[in-house]
Amino acid sequence: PVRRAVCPGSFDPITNGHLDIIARASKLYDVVHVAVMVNQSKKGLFTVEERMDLIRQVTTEYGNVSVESHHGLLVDFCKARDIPAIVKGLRAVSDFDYELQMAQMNNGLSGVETLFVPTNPTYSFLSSSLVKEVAAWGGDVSHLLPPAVHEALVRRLTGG
Ligand code: COD
Repeated sequence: PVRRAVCPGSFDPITNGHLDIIARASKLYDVVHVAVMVNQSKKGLFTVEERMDLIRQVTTEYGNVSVESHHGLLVDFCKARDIPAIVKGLRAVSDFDYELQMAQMNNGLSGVETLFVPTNPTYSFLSSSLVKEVAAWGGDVSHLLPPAVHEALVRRLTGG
């Protein structure tokens, strides 16, 4: 059988921290589904289509990553595709409380398991929101993003 996992998130935009987790998951599973979860109360800097397009550009080299969006519960995304595992990165203890809650809720809802991968320490402080804030004030974030994503971010923040 095909072993599948999902890496869910907002990915607004994808960072080297996300990419590190996706790359590591892609070595452990036959197919990794990256799910861009649509949250209507959070207006993103990038549209869901733009986020998916950027993720596709930077993950094609892995050869087994599929990029989709989903509006609704993550467990329903998993059920529809027969995905038994959610792979999440854990940055610090600050992530742990909320991630544990979600893992337990998702397991209770459908039996899906969550596996935590410890973040590469190079990226332990990295989040999409911090990257956007620093870049908006002109700080250099080029080492924190894949080049195509960095270009798209600079373009968007300068009115493109
Ligand atoms: N290093 C390693 N991993 C990282 C890093 C980093 N620097 N940054 C992020 N990650 C990983 C984390 O595992 C994180 O969870 C994931 O990437 C996504 O990060 P973000 O910031 O893009 O996305 P979030 O935290 O907004 O994602 C939350 C979800 C969208 C996954 C969650 O809200 C969800 O599942 N929503 C769907 C609705 C649902 O099912 N709700 C009930 C949940 S119990």
